[in-house]
Amino acid sequence: MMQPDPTVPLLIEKEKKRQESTLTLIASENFVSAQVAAATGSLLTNKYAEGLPGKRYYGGCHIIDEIESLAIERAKSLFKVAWANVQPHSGSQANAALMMAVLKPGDKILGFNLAHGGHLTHGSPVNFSGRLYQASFYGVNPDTGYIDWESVAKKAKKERPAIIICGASAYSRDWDYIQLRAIADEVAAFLWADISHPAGLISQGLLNDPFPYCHFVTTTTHKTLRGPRGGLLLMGQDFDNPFGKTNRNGLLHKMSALLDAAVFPGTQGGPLEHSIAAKAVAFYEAMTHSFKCYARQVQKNAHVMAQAFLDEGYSILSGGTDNHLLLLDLYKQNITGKQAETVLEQADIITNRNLVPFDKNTPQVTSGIRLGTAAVTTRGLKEKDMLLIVEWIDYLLKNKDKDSQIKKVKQMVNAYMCRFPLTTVDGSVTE
Ligand code: DSN
Repeated sequence: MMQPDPTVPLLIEKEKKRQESTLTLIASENFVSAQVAAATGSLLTNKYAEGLPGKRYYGGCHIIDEIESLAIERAKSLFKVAWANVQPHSGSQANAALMMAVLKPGDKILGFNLAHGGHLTHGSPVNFSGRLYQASFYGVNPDTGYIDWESVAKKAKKERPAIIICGASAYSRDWDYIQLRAIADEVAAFLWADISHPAGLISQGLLNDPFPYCHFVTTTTHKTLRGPRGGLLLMGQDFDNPFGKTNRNGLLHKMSALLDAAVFPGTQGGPLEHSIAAKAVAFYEAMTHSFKCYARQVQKNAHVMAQAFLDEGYSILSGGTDNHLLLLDLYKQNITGKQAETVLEQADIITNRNLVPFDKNTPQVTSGIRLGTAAVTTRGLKEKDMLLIVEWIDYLLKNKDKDSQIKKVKQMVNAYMCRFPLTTVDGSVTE
């Protein structure tokens, strides 16, 4: 008989306690429902299913086909698009497949500067995207903290990229997809939105809709969308007319086949059908009224948190937020992002240090911390709780060398969070 593993179950239980008793403000994390977790941990992990529903390279796939087809149909309904591939193992994999389908090595790409809040897979030299393709970047206006669309247009005209990427890891403002599409059309580039962070809010119509304007959309499924860790590849609603008046070829007619092939066999092997089942469950949840209430509350909580920091005299990039996150610039307070992350973690408030645009500190140290409300909102925290969190953070940053004060806050955080147990996280948020 197989010996039970004496270690991993204990570590999982310990991690559960850690998640339960701490305050998660990492903007890219969330808590899945019991049914999403059950699908992720299901025996679907046993099955090989290379290929697509109805076109597999293995026998015994008829139930897997039903599951994956359901995930595809739900993804299409949720985002109101005609085509989806649910197989990417992660956001980075979705991005890799998209680039493989659309670009040749050496092609030019234009993305949002990583140091201003962009993402590694949008052309960073340390990532495949910056090694395989010639990347250039646009950034934020130093005076406003907003992306300046004029400067994106200038850059696009100068570089003439094959694809323009919009999307970020640490940008708290919405995107002007109409302007971006006009820019893309002018230089005959594809427009691609990576909505990994705000996907849950976009799915509920709470932010601008990229789908009518972008040729391609990629996302992770585990941030504001509150599904399992994974990726998703979608085509926009406008893929019959890819370059407006300057349409150069009929590539888009073949595009869905190219995208499918770029996922498998291009960049991945067997799909993770347990994750795909969990994505199907998450898409189902995202089409409920309860999820709409949840997404609205995420946005309200972020707004209240940002205002409370401003009222305390903190500097927030761009002066606020439209979405689920905000970036605190602590340079004026003479605290580095690293120090802030450390003192907050000592009190069980979990955040991540983050570069701010034009940062004078290194990426390891940084001047900022990024805070997001997706996870705490799932736990059931509302506006008044955001005020308390800001009070705690402010107190900790002002007392960062005082162990006994930090300990007191930690005890308060732990007691507070135990009022919102993980076992009751079922995805229902009421207004
Ligand atoms: N690491 C993710 C984030 O925190 O935004 C992006 O890949």
